[in-house]
Amino acid sequence: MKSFYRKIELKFIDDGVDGNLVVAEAQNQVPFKIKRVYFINNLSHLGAVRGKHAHKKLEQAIFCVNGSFKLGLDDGNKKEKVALSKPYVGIYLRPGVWHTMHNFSKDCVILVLASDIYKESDYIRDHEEFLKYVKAL
Ligand code: T46
Repeated sequence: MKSFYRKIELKFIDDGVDGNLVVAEAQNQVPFKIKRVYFINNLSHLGAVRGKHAHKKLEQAIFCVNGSFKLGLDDGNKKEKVALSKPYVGIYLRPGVWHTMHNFSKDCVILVLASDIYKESDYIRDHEEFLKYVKAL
């Protein structure tokens, strides 16, 4: 069965003792034009849970550039959990997917590339409303 989410693998350059370099190019590894970049850190509280919403139009690519966390995904029919811990492997978050982030390691840093600027009107923050929204699509 086809999955409702997909992994994105960035270009990873191993410079040995000089470290690594990881590249994300719009419309190459990332399947949309990037209009916004944000990151989330200081996730040291063990019970922290973020997300708990879906987007109507926004496309995003989400990466764990340090540490680890778990991404819960729900398309209204199926639910999946993905563990992210490699800085060059992320998830393409298409619109209409309810997502939650949890189980953060203390050193976790999440990087998100987004197809648009921040618009609260694009968020569905109520799960019942989300289920109605995806049913009507
Ligand atoms: C998402 C996941 C992966 C802004 O003012 N501008 C911004 O660009 C963002 C992202 C947020 N905000 C404000 C909105 C809220 O008042 O920052 C506050 C916290 O945002 P939120 O509770 O939506 O944060 P998360 O971590 O639950 O969700 C974020 C993104 O908002 C969301 O689009 O998909 O990361």
